[in-house]
Amino acid sequence: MSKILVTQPSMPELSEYVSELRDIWECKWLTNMGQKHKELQRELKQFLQAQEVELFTNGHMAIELSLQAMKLKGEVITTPFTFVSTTHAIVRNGLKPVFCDINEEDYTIDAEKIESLITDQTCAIVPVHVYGNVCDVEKIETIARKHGLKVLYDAAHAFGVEYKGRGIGTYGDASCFSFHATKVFNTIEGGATTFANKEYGTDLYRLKNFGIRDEETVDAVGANAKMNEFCAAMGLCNLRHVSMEIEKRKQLVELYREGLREIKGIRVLPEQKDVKPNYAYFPIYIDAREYGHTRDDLYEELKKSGIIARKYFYPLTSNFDCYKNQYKEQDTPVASKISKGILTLPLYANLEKNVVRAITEKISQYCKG
Ligand code: T4K
Repeated sequence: MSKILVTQPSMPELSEYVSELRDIWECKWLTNMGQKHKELQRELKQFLQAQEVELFTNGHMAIELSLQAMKLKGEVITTPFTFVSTTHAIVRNGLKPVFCDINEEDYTIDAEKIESLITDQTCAIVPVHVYGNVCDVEKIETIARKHGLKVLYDAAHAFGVEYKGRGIGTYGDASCFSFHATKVFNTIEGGATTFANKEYGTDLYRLKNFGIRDEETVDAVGANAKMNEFCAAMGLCNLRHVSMEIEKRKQLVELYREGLREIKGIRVLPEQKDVKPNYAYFPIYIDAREYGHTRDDLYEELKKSGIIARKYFYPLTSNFDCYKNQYKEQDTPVASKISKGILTLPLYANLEKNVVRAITEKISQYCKG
């Protein structure tokens, strides 16, 4: 088997992309909210069922600037079981992350534990729909209303996910998606924020364009985070195929589930109730005592056969060098346990079914339980 990486980007036929590029060549408008940008924004509003959408250079800048536009001060409740971007975006806004534990059912923030972390400094909650799993949005909304907190979802993994028939980006004050090459939907690099408040949108738009209000007025300390026309064009192409790509992922996930079902010590996440999933990732939790090998053993074993799984998300963000002296791992025991046992298996639309079968076979043969 040649090397199988954890993911591979979805790409349109080259001719489809080139035909989008032709328009760019003709009008010589490459960035700064051109036609492709506007078109993608319009189409995403529909696809994500969002009232408003703002596009960004990447998912990280979407989170960072969306937090900035909320004009927050103080503490933000979030989880450390995520990509480091979530934590960085909070800290780079001068805010203090307060880490809440995750739950064992779907690895999202444990909503039952949020209230005990609220202080008079708390200004917002930043939960993560990790792997595309939906957080307990209803409970989070109740808590946020009761305590007057903003809610910004890191929805980097949740493109196309719906909960109770509503686009996931319609929950909370804002939701930030990543359109990175490794995501279910990509614009090469890119991201978006969905929200409902138009005034907030005006601030967001300005912040991604240096804080410029007009040619002679700059009234916010913005950044440059505009999605360019080439990325928007890639998005327009990929959006035409994304539903089919998700369907292909679904079939592979079903194969994985089938192949792993009987293996002792391998836990696969169940489908969530009322959720239309996007099959963004396929994480498994390895219980070393039952399986007979640790997560790290299995990671190395798969690597020997050219299967490059990834330890998303290990270490916890609170354990990275830039944060670790400020936080205690014991404060988030479930996140700590899951991060030590989690392994994300290869999953992408064009992954061959035989490869999935070979991977599950390998995992089964290696089991000592
Ligand atoms: N919040 C969350 C919860 C996130 O997961 C992320 C990003 C963000 C926020 C921030 O969104 P962005 O600013 O990135 O839009 C990858 C991605 O770079 C990152 O987007 C993603 N999360 C994270 C979970 O995974 P790495 O360091 O693992 O990437 P890398 O380069 O090792 O790529 C992973 C695999 O993908 C490679 O083994 C091969 C394959 N690949 C990758 C690229 C870039 C390709 O086949 N082609 C490619 O072009 O972070």
